[in-house]
Amino acid sequence: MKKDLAERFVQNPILRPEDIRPSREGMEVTCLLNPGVFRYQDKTWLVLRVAERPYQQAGKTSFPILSPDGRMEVLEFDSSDPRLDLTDPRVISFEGQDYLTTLSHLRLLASDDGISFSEPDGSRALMGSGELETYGIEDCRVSRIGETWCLTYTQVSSNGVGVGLRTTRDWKHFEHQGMILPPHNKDCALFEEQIGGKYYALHRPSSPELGGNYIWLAESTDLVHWGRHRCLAHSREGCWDSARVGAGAAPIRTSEGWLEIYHGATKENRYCLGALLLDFDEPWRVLARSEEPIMEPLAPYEREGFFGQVIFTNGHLVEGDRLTIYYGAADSVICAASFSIQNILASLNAGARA
Ligand code: MAN
Repeated sequence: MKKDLAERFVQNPILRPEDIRPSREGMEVTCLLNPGVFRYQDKTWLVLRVAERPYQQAGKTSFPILSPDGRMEVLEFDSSDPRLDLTDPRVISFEGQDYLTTLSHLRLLASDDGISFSEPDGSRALMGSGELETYGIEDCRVSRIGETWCLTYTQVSSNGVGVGLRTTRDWKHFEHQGMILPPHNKDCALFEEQIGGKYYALHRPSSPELGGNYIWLAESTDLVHWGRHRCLAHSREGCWDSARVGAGAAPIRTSEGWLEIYHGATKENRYCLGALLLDFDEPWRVLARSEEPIMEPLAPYEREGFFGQVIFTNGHLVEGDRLTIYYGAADSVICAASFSIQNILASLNAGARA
């Protein structure tokens, strides 16, 4: 196997759909994806994205959506209906209206060793709620700011795809802070420290005509209202990150600046990881960027699955020089890998100063 900078866990995949029970009867867990990660009460926790749909009947395509008051409804179509477009396994188009093939919610799983995870007894799922989350909630980043944990995640509905914020201090009670960045926006990672008295967030708006799917930086004084948006990193024609880029988890403080692990994809939807180095005091200044991916879909469980050729991370742990990322592989299973932070920085120093 070709090599990258990642040391994949030999136990990979550490979680598969069959390890998780569905949220209700009649549903199957189709995919596990893109967990947020945090340490709490001496355990490692995942905020796991669980994507479900009803058991599929022959000749039919069915998928769930939520009503704004939280009830689940199932929509069903004849798979042979010519008005149905099923070319992307993630999305269904019917007469110009887009739906998702699965509905995602979030689950909390805990582990003593960072490898074997399970749901603690009595732990409650985080479900979509309200009219901005009727197609579910996805890809949660966790940032600890003081005593508050901030969950920034993707809110999906027929209104569009935006960034929601929920906060908690005890992982039992959650305050819904609403949509903090309107459509089309996702991949929002909050810095865990203030810089010059301001909070900062990386985020990824999409501009369909001029512009593209680029990483931006915003500032705030209260974590809810965001402004002074600046564009940090474009996708790069001809490179591994040619079609879209998006931030991973909270930026990491290093000796050289803020290190951000981000994903980049081609228009063929091959998702790899790279790094951005941002100035400490002026985080809108990009000091360096990966020319080559630090990790690419090489292992069989990354190359094949529900949606193959995908490595997507939005959760990690840092211990000294060790960065452990948890990631969704092929939009199907959960895996982990570790890196030396110094090696990542050296790969940037080797010729990619921006
Ligand atoms: C894209 C993919 C899917 C995701 C939707 C909505 O189609 O990233 O995994 O469900 O966007 O966010």
